[in-house]
Amino acid sequence: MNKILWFAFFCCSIGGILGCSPEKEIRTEIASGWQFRQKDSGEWLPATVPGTVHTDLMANGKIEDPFYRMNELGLQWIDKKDWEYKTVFFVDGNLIEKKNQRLIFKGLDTYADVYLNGEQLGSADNMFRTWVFDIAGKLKAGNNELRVVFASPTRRGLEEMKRYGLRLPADNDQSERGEMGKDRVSVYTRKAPYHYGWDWGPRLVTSGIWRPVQLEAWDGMKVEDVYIKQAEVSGKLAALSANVRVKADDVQNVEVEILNDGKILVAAKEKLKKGENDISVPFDIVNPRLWWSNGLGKQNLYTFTIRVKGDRGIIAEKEVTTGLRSLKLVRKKDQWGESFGFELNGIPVFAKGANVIPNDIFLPRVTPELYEKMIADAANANMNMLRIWGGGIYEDDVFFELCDRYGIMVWHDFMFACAMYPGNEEFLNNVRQEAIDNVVRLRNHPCIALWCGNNENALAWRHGSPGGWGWKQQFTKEQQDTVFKAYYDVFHDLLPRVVDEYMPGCDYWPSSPMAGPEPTQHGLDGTTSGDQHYWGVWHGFRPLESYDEVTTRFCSEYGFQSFPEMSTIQKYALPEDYDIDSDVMKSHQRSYIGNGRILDYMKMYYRVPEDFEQFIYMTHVLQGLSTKMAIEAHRRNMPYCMGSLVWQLNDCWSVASWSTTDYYHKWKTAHYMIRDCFKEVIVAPKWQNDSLLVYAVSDCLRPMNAELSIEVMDFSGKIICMEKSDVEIPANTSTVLAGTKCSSLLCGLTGADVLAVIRLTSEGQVVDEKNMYFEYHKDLNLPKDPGLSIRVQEEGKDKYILVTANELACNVMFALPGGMAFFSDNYIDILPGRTYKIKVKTELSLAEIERQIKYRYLR
Ligand code: BMA
Repeated sequence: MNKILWFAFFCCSIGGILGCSPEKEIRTEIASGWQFRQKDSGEWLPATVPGTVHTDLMANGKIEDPFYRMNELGLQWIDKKDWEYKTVFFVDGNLIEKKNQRLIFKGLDTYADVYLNGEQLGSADNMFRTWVFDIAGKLKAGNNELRVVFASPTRRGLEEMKRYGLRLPADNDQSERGEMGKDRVSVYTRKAPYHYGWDWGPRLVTSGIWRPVQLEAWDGMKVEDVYIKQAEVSGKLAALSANVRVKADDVQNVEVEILNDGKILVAAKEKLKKGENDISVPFDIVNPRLWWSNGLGKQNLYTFTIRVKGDRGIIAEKEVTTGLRSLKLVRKKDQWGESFGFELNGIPVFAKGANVIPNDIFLPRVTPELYEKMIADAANANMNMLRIWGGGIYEDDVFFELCDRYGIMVWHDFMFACAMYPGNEEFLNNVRQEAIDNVVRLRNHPCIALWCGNNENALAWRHGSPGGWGWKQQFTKEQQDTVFKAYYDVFHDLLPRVVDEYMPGCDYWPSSPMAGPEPTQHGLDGTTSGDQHYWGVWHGFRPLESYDEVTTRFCSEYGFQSFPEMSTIQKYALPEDYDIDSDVMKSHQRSYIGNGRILDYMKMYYRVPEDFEQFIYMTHVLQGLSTKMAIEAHRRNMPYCMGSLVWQLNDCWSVASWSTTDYYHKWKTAHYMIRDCFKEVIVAPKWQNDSLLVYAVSDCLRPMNAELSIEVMDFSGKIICMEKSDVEIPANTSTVLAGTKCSSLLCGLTGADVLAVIRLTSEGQVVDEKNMYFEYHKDLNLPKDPGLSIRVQEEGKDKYILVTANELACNVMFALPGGMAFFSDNYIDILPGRTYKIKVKTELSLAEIERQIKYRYLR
């Protein structure tokens, strides 16, 4: 039985609204005593809520870990069944007497019938919506039974597909793997698309109560929602209004006060009617402390209290936290076409970031601590923007609270990706409510920069012209019109209207990527306008140098795959699987070109090792190189290009993918490269014909005086030549600092034997340094044994390794057993004659580090 501790809430959370009522509103989570079983059969087993059927089956020892080896394939029966969950919770006399009582399901995945004491409260059919049931008068003093029955999402999907009458394209839906032949049913159900498989994800179609269940009861009045609308914000003035929704049991005259830091900012008299009241109270803040993105300034936040007072004092109250800022997507005609970039408090900000997918295929496993690790990893890699990609979920509140705190702007797709969707009225109404629920839930977060309709749907369909992904050809002209009308209705009408009505002033972009919303631009990747997904590298098998040749105003996706590191592979594979062509390794690689593509690129730039572990390491080196080349190209192209979002930050299971941190949030080489290339000021040299062109790129708002040095040395560290010059680096842009002919740098030596070290120094500090090789690494005469030596050292509580080499060692990777150590630098070049001091975060003692440390380098 579920004994509930009743308590009143007087607290709130950042950006989100937890609400509080001095009238002792009761709010509690129904989290314990849950049981589950396959519907109408078998024994009831203990369950976890929030949770999923798969994780409950695993916890009860009924299935093996779906991530291990090929287990996923044997678990496809789960989504073909119906499942039921139940619990009993205790209600005391105090709650029974409250006039208002309701049950809130923050997430039901997906087709669910909800019963209280045997009576059906209603049905849910959208994983992304909040389901609220009025249960006044339906509770009993004492024990109450809550039961939720989930229908098979794939069976219901099939039914919906038949009802709609058109088989819509959904390329990433791995229906065959799900034993459903060509029946790609994902698009007919409002459920996370990636559950049905993706080119980095397993097919595990979950069911369950995936977000908390809450019981609320109150008397008199409740502040339901507060939206702090920011009409105009500058450093001088924030013109705001608190848009408050109050639910009142009776007609009443009240005073609504807005407070900050205990001070009343404004008070307004209101006459409330019975039921819902929408009140707008305007107020100003002079010289506000503005919210800034990571790198530009502080993440100042304001907590406002909204207090409703009657004759006898406070009746209801709610707190909300937000940040004051003006954040806009600016698209202005310019000499090249049309700009595409974000402006924060009047400052053009180059967006540095990544795309995120959900952190787990089983969503309730993602704890606040994991979210914090993820957002901190983004901030520590100097990112200021994350794009929540449209094939996943509208993330948890905590994700946005963290982005507010860490200064990460959020580009939020609505949950539609790489597919076409139905357009019948029922579907549209469902989507409308889903969009309202989520825009309202998230609109106080200062981090929200943009709402975007979908991921790649327009590109794939390419209305009005040939091309795209070849989808149109499967349909008659009439069917094509139906499919496109559905597209247009959702992304050019319904969603922008919701954003405009519920979060006015926030920008909306119909699809990513797109050249622009005009019919002539439809389905075109942006080059002189709009945003672009540049997949010439990887999908198009173009050389990494093409990052420099392609123009993009805002590169919202680009990426390169690698395997997870060995310690992660060991969790899903056995030594007998250690071959990229083994069934297990292939099953943890979902890209249609996957391993072959990695191999082909590796041959282009490096020598391909025979040894499996060295090969895994090499995939990291290669992904790192690709990421570095892309970011530098984008930043060099500033202000033509104003954004660079890597595909993809994270993983939802252990897999070879484009991620820069793996399922266990371990940093791959690429993540270190991102950190270094997204620094505020970088030196970004490139080869152009037979010259070395040195760029500096600065996000700093002030110009900087610096010294540029170009030092050419051989691999034993002997300096061949050296150039130095004083340079001025202008603010917030990219500049060419120097251009030098290769021949004059080489001084008669061959490119295979030397490297150039390009360094920017300012006020005695190294601002940035890059190594440039005159040939691809496969063609370098790298020393066979660079004579690496590692010492350990402790300073206070901090542990360090000190690394030296007799000759050059490239991309040196350090590792400790189990992969559980974090090195402040990794995969770096060790130049002879220098000592590299690297901080190691680990539980191991100095002696153990010294004994166990392993390293690899390019051979
Ligand atoms: C992008 C994404 C994803 C996909 C990735 C890698 O275009 O939008 O759909 O996983 O490419 O192929």
